[in-house]
Amino acid sequence: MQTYFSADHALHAPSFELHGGAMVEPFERSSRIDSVLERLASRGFEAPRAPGELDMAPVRVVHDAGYLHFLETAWEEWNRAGLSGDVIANANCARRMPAVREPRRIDARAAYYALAADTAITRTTWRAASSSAASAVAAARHVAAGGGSAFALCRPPGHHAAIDMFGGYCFLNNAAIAAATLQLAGANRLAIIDVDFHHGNGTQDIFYACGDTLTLSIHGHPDFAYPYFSGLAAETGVGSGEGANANYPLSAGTTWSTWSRAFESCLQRVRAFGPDALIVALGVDTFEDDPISSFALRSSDYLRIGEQLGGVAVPTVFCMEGGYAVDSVGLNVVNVLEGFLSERAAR
Ligand code: Q9C
Ligand code: ZN
Repeated sequence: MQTYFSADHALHAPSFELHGGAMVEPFERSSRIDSVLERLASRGFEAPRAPGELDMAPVRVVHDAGYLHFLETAWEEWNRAGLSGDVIANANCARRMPAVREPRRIDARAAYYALAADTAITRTTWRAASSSAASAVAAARHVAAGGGSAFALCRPPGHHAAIDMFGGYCFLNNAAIAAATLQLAGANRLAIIDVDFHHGNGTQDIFYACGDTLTLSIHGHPDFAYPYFSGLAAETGVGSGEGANANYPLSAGTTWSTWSRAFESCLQRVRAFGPDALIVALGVDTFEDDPISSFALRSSDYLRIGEQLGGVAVPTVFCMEGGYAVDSVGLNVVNVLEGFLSERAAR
């Protein structure tokens, strides 16, 4: 399977993350990617290809124009305003505060566009985020051109990024941008399965009113899991998107026996929907040793995930999402890809 990957991911390296009231080393760090690259090489995968410059056309389909302008220019403006650190929101639009217009001050705009204070924008974050999205576009084009499957080794991740919000370590919604790329190349119906531990709130937001794109997410229940305010089973879509979103919120401590039942239900929905292509938001923070999550999948379970995805028999784009147990991220991700390829080869 062809991997697309940009070394520019390393340009996103904030110096700390606010976690439990303390400043800690960011969980979303560049060594996560090294772990995947090493494992891909040692398991004989094709050498990753660098994507070209990001084509903004599919990005503009997914995200709000004002939001994109903010992401590109936020750090420069923050710096010009005399603010000394990186861009971090210290306010948000909360209950009964009508966010009727984009504010002018850069600190207010950060508050307007942030969904949480867990995600900093540094001087070079835009370059990293756009290179990550470029990998998703390249992988989607590979599949659109008949490649069968491709892996976008995206960093920073994407699935928390909504139409006009960043947070949860995400800026551009890579999986949604892959979907838009496939649609611009002529695909009509798409399915996105999000297996990251966290609810794919951004992807849900982007396609919530869209009946052509089936969005499915298996995740920790918002009672205990980030992003806390979305991901219930009652969220099923609106308007012509009604019925094209499904959430599977599961309990802390979930192991394969429960997780795999939810996954089987997702796969049945995908088959019934009959998409032209499938996009997998591939987070492996469901792993038992993940430092910020609380499911309990084992490394061998990821082989099964891949095999079952391979059984769907539609062109498939994998986009890397979360997974913070750095030593095991590579093994778990590559297990999914190997399971997928072995099932595809058997057909
Ligand atoms: N440190 C993804 O897995 N946690 N994002 C914030 C404060 C945010 C995870 C808690 C978790 C986001 C792509
Ligand atoms: Zn996650």
